[in-house]
Amino acid sequence: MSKQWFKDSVVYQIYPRSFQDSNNDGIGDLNGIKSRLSYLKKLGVDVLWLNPIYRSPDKDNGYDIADYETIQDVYGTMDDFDSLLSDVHSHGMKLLMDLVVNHTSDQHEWFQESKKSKDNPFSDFYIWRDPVDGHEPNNWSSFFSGSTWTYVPERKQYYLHLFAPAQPDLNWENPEVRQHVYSLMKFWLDKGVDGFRMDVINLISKPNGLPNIPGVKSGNPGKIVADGPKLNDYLKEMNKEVLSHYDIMTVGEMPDSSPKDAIKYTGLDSNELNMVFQFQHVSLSPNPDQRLGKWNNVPVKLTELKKALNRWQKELDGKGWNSLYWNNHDQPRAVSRFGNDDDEYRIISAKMLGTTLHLMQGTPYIYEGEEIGMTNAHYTDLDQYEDLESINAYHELVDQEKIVDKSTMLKYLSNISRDNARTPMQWNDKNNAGFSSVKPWFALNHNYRLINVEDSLANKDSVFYYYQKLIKLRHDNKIIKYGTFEEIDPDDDQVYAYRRHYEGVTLLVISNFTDKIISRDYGQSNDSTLLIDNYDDDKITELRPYEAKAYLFK
Ligand code: ISL
Ligand code: CA
Repeated sequence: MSKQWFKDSVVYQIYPRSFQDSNNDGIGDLNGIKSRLSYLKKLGVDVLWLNPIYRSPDKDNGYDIADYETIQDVYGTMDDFDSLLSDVHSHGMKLLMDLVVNHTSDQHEWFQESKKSKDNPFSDFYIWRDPVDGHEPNNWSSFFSGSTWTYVPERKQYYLHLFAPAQPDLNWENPEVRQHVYSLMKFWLDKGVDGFRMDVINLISKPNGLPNIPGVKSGNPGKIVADGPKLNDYLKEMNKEVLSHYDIMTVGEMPDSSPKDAIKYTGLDSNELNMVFQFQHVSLSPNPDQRLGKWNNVPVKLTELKKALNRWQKELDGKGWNSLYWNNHDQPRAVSRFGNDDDEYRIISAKMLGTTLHLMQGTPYIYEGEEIGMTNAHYTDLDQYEDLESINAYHELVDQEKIVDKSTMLKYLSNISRDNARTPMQWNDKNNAGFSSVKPWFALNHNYRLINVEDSLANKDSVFYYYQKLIKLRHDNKIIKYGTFEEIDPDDDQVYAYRRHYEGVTLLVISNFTDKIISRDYGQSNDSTLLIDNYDDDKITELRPYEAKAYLFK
């Protein structure tokens, strides 16, 4: 098998808590995933990525790991895992694990030891600093609200946590930490897993001196921590010691990274990672009031979206490799955010989004439920939320700082909260949507009677079969995998069109992002070969609401 299989693959992301419960405790689990492999095979995906399933106090749904080599009880046992892995392989698919090593849980043994004193074997495993004038060492604020520093009386010091206090950052400067990480990676690779999605991996090398963010009382250090001074060294070392010894794929989650950074870390001869998750197209409408950060309900402008995605297509071409995604467990549902989730246009616009993304250069990722057009939860009350980022932000911005009122913040949450993606998978219209026979850990989206897998499988015009076709088209057409990218009319604020070119063949992709009938001529005619269309017939230059189609020209 060539080491390039990651370029030919389509990945399906599973959020295990919310995928399928097999033992009726209301929480999704490994045996549940196993029971749905033939469904995933039918869809046609090549690789599955599981969000963290390790032992964890679940302060951040598994992104706070207490033991990297144990399966979280509610998900099953190590035997269940081995059996799942072997079934994934016998279905001809591969399995990626989530590697969360920027931080551990505060319940991890390393941290429990580290916090005891300054002179124990683990004392230097985390980032400890003395108070400055009796205060936090700098003005950094956490991704999940509050300071990034928490004081520990035993050591009379603060430890750094870019995320929640329960997620202390590991000290990558310490070679022993790195060796422990490499060893746990080998543990999973030796079991036969096929690679890793690496959580916030561009944050592991902290800037020298941990400088204050200038000009503010406090601020999130994301931008100054990303792409740190030793990141290349660490990734090269990890590649040399671990990755290069296995035929696997890797994708690094890199908030705030630019195409230039991505080429540095995933470039063809960088010997580091295969690709990154960039954030540009999912960070397009930050609140104009900077203090509110990502919390907003402003619709994304199509011209901005095109600018973001086209930039990555153009700059990585021939130099790196893109990952293509509309949504994941941290982002709202794609059809609600970039399409139209009204009954009238939900299906057609979900197919339009799929077309736009899946015909680009890169490895596409489908997030569970996207393939049936699942929508945002549209919650209206704080009590309905689970996610610590959302809940903390609400308390900080509404109750403490009072910079936004309650109803506005609830609108922001309903637009952008991570919980929109975390409602249980909708398998059928029966009790609890076929996810579980008991009340799920997190409320189902109320629309499961209308939107579910059973219905999608019974209806040949469903989003499911359209995604199945998109995946097959990629498998069958080199131009979709490897063609170069040519942008068309970047200033058109209604249509997203582009061309791909490969060995004398051209692929033209056209997506109408509006609910209007409009007309565009890119040279398509009755003689062009129509590859796919989300309407039954082709009206050539006339584009109906959310119509998407692609032509081949030889
Ligand atoms: O989207 C975000 C920016 O506000 C954050 O929700 C998110 O935390 C960030 O994208 C990093 O995400 C990853 O690391 C987090 C974890 O909570 C996310 O689920 C994970 O994908 C900390 O491990
Ligand atoms: Ca269960």
